[in-house]
Order: sequence, then structure tokens, then C-alpha cells
Amino acid sequence: MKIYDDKHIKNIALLGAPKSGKTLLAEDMLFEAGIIHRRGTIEGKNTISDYHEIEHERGNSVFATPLHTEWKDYKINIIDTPGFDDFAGEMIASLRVADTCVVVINAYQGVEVSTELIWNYAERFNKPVLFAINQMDHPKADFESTLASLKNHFGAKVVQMQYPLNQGPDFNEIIDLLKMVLYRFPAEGGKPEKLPIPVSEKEKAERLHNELVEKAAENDEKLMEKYFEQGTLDEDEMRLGLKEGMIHHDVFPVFVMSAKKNMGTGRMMGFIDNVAPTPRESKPEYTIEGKEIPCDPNGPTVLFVFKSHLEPNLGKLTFFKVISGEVTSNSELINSQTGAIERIHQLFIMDGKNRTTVDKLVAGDIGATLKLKETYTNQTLHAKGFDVTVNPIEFPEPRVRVAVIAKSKNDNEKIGEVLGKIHQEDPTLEVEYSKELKQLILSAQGELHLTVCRWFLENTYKLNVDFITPRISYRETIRKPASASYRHKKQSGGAGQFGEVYLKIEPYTEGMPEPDEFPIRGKEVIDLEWGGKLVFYNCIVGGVIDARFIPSILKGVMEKMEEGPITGSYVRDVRVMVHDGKMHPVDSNDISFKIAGMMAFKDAFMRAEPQLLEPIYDLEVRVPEEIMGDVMGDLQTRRSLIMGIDTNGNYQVIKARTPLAELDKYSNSLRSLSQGRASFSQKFVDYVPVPFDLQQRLAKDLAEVEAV
Ligand SMILES: Nc1nc2c(ncn2[C@@H]2O[C@H](COP(=O)(O)OP(=O)(O)O)[C@@H](O)[C@H]2O)c(=O)[nH]1
Ligand SMILES: [Mg+2]
Repeated sequence: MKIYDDKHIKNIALLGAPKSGKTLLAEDMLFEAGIIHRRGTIEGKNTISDYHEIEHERGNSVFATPLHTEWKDYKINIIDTPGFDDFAGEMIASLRVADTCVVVINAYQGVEVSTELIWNYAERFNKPVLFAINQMDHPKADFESTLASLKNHFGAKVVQMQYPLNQGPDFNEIIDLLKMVLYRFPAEGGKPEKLPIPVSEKEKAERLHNELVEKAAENDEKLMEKYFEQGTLDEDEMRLGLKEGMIHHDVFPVFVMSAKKNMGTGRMMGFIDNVAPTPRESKPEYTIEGKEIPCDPNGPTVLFVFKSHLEPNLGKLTFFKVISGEVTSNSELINSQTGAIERIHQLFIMDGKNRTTVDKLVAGDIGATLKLKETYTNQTLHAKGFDVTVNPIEFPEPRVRVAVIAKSKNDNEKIGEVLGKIHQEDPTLEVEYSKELKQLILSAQGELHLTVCRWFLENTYKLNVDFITPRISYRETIRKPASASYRHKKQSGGAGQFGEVYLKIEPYTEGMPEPDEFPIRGKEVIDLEWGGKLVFYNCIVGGVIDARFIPSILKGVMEKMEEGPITGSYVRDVRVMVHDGKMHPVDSNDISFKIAGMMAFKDAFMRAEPQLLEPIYDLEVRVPEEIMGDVMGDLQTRRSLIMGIDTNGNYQVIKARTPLAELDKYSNSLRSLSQGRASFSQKFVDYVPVPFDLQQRLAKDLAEVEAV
């Protein structure tokens, strides 16, 4: 296969709401370019992009799939992404390495909630955007209202490149406003006839063409001058202006097509060839320290791994973009994060499951390799002596959590291990054994993401699991001061045990004055692993407790802090003053004082108005106007505090603060309330007091567990 240099490579990501037709469009692009000779269909489960068994089972994309076409003199690398929010990780990684985002819009739905989410990411990465209005052949296709919804959401930078002359099942004609021709497609699609614009359309086409010329001129002073001098621009000048506009995120060209009928894709590919920025023209990459890495084929080799996964029957497949230099099939590179030396044995261009071996890939290109030992998603490989780390992708925080339980006890350990591996490939999925909850906690982007993860556990790794609602990590604290004492005494044959402790406890707050009730002999401030503090004072006078027993008392207190008196949860934000006690010359020892300390602490704690705290999250829910009421109502049943409502285009953004205990299956409820048209994100904020009745119920639950 031909090696393309950085001037002849275009990297695009196909993004868009589920079912807009991204996968079929990718198929159509490959077909148009002659990479494949037969077009697969979604229903026939035989597209190049959706080749995984799980994608066939579900009937939609789950993974981002890199593909390629060669169109005219260019290689277009295409990454087909899944549209569901649950697979945001795949989408973001693709967006990150693409130089142009092709946002596919369904011609009968217009802009959808997921389109907006994708848009936000494209904005964040400041990537050039091109809109592809697909499904023009659909009976309900409505070009004008779809275009209006684009302009409404994304403003005046949305620039019409084409318009259809007909739509719905008869769709076969497009007027092109750059070339000023009419394309008429044969019934089977493919190469259109080029015809003059009919008289009846002349006026409209001229008007839109002039708008386009103006848009193209706006982005370059020289072009602007020319435009004023000549009153117009030629095709090449327009291309130049549009390219500048795309790079600066000032022009979002709109194309129309039908992937199903193979009409219009070729023209869009031509535009990508001629106008969309090359990797070198795009914004450069940066190192983690913020230093620019130029896209230079003669520079030192730097690869950025944007995706890796275990491919059945093949092994680990690693996808990368060549950020700088070139990579050959025997390059030896270093992983900047782990220091591991990785040898590239084979280099591939991937089209779904089809591999084409190549000898070399240069800066700007996208490729894959097999069997890297220790390199995973979001890591950098670089040439020896050029130690850089490409600024990694910031993946979104997980939004759902479950506890994973092996159906067979023997599998418990293996499940943690396998999930750890899955996390290295998909960083939006996190796994952690919680010592506190005594559960293996899996966090993911949504229920669908979990379903896919379970599918892998069961099918790829042959591990059967249950996902259950995880316990909640409560915290315990106190609301007022209290004192208590405890005498531990045991005299049953042999050496006895004796220790007596008097202590006072108080709620601790940052910056509070030192206690003045007792003389302070010693002080220890402990930053608790689980958040909050314990401040422990030795206030013993006259040596009533020997200094060597003070650490034992602290140990006793800590033990109770780890298993709080109300529900067995961690205790936080308490200060303890040990101010009196008694020793026995023979029987006193560490264990006696530890027990006395623990029991005195527990007793004091229960008198100090103990308060259970629960984790609370900030929630941001984006909903279409019409279902605001339902979503608000649902949030209110979840003990949420509504913090504010903002309007953003057609959507409302509800900001709420909700206890974690009420967020179980929230993504499911939201999906069914909104038919998938709403989305949310969540972020841990703090621990807050649990309402009294709930605290009582939880304390009772614990008492019952302990009684068993
Ligand atoms: N009528 C029509 N249907 C299309 C077109 N493109 C895709 N579809 C159908 O829309 C559904 C979703 O397509 P798919 O490519 O999986 O969408 P994706 O989720 O965006 O990847 C499938 O049933 C396709 O056959 C099109 O141009 N016209
Ligand atoms: Mg798809």
C-alpha cells in the first residue's frame, strides 16, 4: 500500500446521535473509494465498522472503529464512533486524534441531545467541524428544518455548501454552492451527472453562493481584499478561505447525503480532500508540560495511543496516531509512563477487522500494532532520548456504580484482575475493591456501558457475575461535646488486666481554638484516610496514666473510628481529650488501655448526639424543555436540592445536589423519562447529615445485622 505523507492525510471522526447513520456512512465512503466492493447493511450485520459480535447483537456501534479510504490523492482515516453517551470514552478518544469532526445529523430529527454533547467535546478540543445531513431519502426527511435547527444551535458559523432539490424517497438531486452545479444521481447512487443549475433555481443558488463567498473571504485579509476588488472569489480561493475558517472554528460547512442510497458521500470526501485541514495544518499537539510537538515527519518519533483492546483470536490491538516522526515495522520505542521498551513488530492500517500491513507510517497518520506488552490507552511511546508525554485525554467521571459479585466464589479474585485489564483499555470504566464496603465496585458511564462490560466478562473471559447496588459509604460524626470513662478490669487466674480512661470528645472543625479545660501535654492531628480529621490530646496530669499507654488509648479510639458506633461506618471530625484515668502497678498493659480507650470513646460518642453523614453529589441534567417538569419531579423524589436552572438553546440544564443513596439507576430513569433525549453528569461534593428518620432506620439495620 502507498505511503501517504502528512500533506495527503486527513483524519476525520464520524460523530453524531445514535442512528443518524454514521456506520452506514463509513461503509458508503469505503465503497465509493473502492476499498470494498459490496456495501454491508446494519440489519445484515455485515458492515466493516460494526464487526464485533456485541455490535451485531445490539444492532449499533459500541466501539470506535478506525477505517480508511483512499480518495483521489488523499488518504482519509475515518473513525466511526458510537453515538451513545455511555460510550463517551470511545467518542472522546476518537475526537482527540481526528483533525476534523464530521457531525452526522439525521435529516428528520435535526439536532438531538447527543449532538449537543458531541458538540461540547468538539468545542473543548477546538476541532474543525463539518455537518453531514444524512438520510435525505427518508420519508420524513426535512432539509430546511434540519438546517434551521443547526443554525439555531450552532449559530451563523453554520454555512450551507449544498441544498437538495428533492427529498424523501425520490431524493437524487443536490445543488452544490461551491462548484455551482447540479448533481443528479443514478438510481443506484454513486457517480452523479453534473448538470447546469436549472433556471428556476438560479436566483436562490446565486444568493447562497454569494453568502458562501462572503464567508470564505471573511477568514483571510488577502481574500477579503480580492473579494472587494473582484466582487467574487474563484473556487480555489474559496477553498482556501473555507479551510482557514474551519481551522479557526469559524466555519461549519453543511453537506447533504443519503448513505443508504450512496448519494452525496463522494462530494463530501472530495471536500475533505481539498479543504479539511491536514494534521500539520491542525492545531499542534502538546506535551503534558504544555510544550508544542510539531507534526513533523522528520522529527523524533512520538506515538499517542488512543485506543487499545483485546481482539478475540488476535491478542492486544493498540491504535495510535503518529504525532511526530515516523514509525516503521521494527521501531523500538519507549513508553513514557512506564519506561517499558516496546518493539513494534508489525504495523497495520485497520478497517474493522481487516488488516493491511504497511512498512511505515508518518507524522499525522493513524495505525495499529499488535502485542505491545505494557502500553495502554492514553499513553505515549517515543523514540529513545526524546522523553515526552503527549497531554493525555481527560475522560469523564463515571456516572453509575455497581458492586460486582462472582456467581462462583472461586472467580472473585480473577474478576478484579480482569476488570483491571478492561480499565487499562477503557479508562472510563473504573474498578476498585472497597475495604470499607467490602465490595468490588465497578464504576461506568451508564447502564449500557455496564451491560457491555458484563457481556465481555461473560463471553470473552467466561466469568459469570451479578451486578448489585453497592452499599453506601456513610460517615459518622458528633454534634455536641460529651464525656465518658471506662474501666477495663480482668482478674481470672494468671496475669490480670487493668486500665481506666476518662475522656471528653468534641465535634472538630477546622481552625477551632485549642481546648482550655485541660492542660495539654501532647497533641496528635491525624488526617484520616477516609476524609476528615481526628485530633487527639494527651491531657493527663500527675502521671495517673503512664505516657507509654497513651498510644494504646489512641489505638483503641482509632479502632472505633474505623467501625463507627452507629452503623459501623468511618468516623470523622472529632477531637478527643484524654484527661484522667488509673493504672495498676502490675496488671496494666497495652491491651487494657486500648480496650478502655475504645469503650470510653464509644460511650462518649453515643452521648454526643451522633450524626450519620452521607455522600452528596452535584448533578447536571440536560433536558429538552417539554420534559422539564417530569425530570424535576423525579429529582424531588430523590431528596434533591435544586440549585439552579439554566437555558441553553432548546435545552434546560438543571443543577441539583442529590445524595448518592438516591442515585441508584438514575441513568435508567432519566433515559425512560426522556426517551433517551436527556443526559446528566455527576460529581462528588461532600458529606452531609442524613435526615433523622433515615439515620434511625440505618442504625436499626445494623443492630439487626449484629444480632444475627
Ligand atoms: N433511509 C435511510 N436510512 C439510513 C441511512 N443511513 C443509515 N440509515 C439507517 O439508520 C439506521 C442506523 O444506521 P447506523 O449506520 O447504524 O447509525 P449510527 O448509529 O449513526 O451508526 C440503520 O437502520 C440504517 O440502515 C440513510 O441515508 N437513509
Ligand atoms: Mg454506528
